[in-house]
Amino acid sequence: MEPRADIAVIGLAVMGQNLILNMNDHGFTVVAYNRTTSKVDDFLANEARGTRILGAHSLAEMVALLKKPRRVMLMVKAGAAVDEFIEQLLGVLEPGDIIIDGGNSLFEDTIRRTKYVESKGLLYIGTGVSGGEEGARHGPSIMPGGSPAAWPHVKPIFQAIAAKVTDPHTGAVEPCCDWVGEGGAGHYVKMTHNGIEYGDMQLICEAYHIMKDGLGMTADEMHAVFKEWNTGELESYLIEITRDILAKKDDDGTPLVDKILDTAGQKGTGKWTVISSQEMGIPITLIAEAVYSRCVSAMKEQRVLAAKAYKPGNPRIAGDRAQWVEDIRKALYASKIISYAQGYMLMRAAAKAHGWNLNYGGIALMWRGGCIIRSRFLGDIKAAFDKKPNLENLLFDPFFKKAIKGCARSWRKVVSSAVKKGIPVPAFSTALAFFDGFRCERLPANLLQAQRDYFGAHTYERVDRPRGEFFHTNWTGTGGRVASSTYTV
Ligand code: 2AM
Repeated sequence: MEPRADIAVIGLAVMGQNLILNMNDHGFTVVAYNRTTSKVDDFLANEARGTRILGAHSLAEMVALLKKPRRVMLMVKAGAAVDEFIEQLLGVLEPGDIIIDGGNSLFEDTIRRTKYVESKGLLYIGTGVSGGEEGARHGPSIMPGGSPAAWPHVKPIFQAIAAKVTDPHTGAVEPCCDWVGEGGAGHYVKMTHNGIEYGDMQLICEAYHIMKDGLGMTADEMHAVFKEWNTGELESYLIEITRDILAKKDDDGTPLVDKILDTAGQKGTGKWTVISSQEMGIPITLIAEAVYSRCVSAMKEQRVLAAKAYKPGNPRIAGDRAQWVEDIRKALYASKIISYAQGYMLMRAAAKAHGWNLNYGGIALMWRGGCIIRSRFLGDIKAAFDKKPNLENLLFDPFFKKAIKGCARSWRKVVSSAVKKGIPVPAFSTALAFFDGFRCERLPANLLQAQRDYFGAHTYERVDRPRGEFFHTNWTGTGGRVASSTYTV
């Protein structure tokens, strides 16, 4: 068999199939393989019919078809299946060949696998692929990390199949794919993307909730609002699909959205983001609330009982509806800025902890198109990092500073009214609480340190002494003079 394939893709679920078709469209010869080999035949006879896609019925056959260095991309279920395939591939590949995992793997697994595969003389890439089935078929956002030496071999394929965006400032057309960093960096950035996606969705849902219950708006009226919002600074894929969802009617002509049970599912990447944030000591409060909101939604039976036990009052908010809608838009926008600022804080901390040299503007560009959080807003984030590549926090960028200031009054108005009316706005309000804490020069943590020193002799620093000097007070007169060793989290 003549080695003529550019890349192999293992895993013929819909993401794998669509990536293969996308690669084929861009002139690459792909060999397809799947554990259940009947799916290879099905694929060749149907979706891949008339293309130059090849099929393999064994890993040996697949390897024989590949040009060197061989590139093998796994699009299988995250977890054990990836480790099993890596083990099998190490038996049939050679040093210098490249194993790519395009699934939603936990970044810690990718760090471990990169080391392991490199220890065998091969190269490894763990890459985020975002954009769902449509993205995979016509242009996903691709976030690769792993062995830097593998990147030049994979770059032409990945950048060809990735979504493309036009830089609003330079006019250049750029692929939504670039090297992210070593080890698990690609999967970390993809995980953060998913966490931010949880946050964006929750923010939209809170806006919808206030409009529906607080303003008494119909689905059609809200459809018109989202349509309008999608022409401004909130323009994004998620606003766009919300617009369309609100217009969708069930068979009986009523809005389908009203028939859908209010219990949200989740697959775990939001949770991973929050777990990592705890380890990093970074407050990504908005994403955390978005994850917990899904958990609250899942407690449907208890909520039904609680609604009977604590009957909420009338949620109707008085006042000019158009003005309220504009206030809600501004509350959403300000909260979204906070969420992205928190997400970037997390990536910055992770990069430091893991030794990744992340390109923050590049990440915004990768997310600008192809993926679920794609938006005009990400173009503004890219512009902020273009202006100042080492920008410490998005909230210090002049554009976002002005935006937050312009929204502040509406943001407070919406949060306080929702609180008064008993409409839950965990994401809007945590964003505001974080903002107020972040810009507070003197927090009450002085008292907290006093409490810690009181009961645990944990010591404190003083405002009138240099940082790094620690003091202990014998608060009761009966405690000892010995301080416990300090720890900071
Ligand atoms: P299958 O068609 O043989 O089930 C999505 O589930 C993809 O991951 C499918 O291609 C599926 O292969 C593959 N997959 C899931 N678990 C697997 C495992 N343990 N080993 C190999 N492939 C697996």
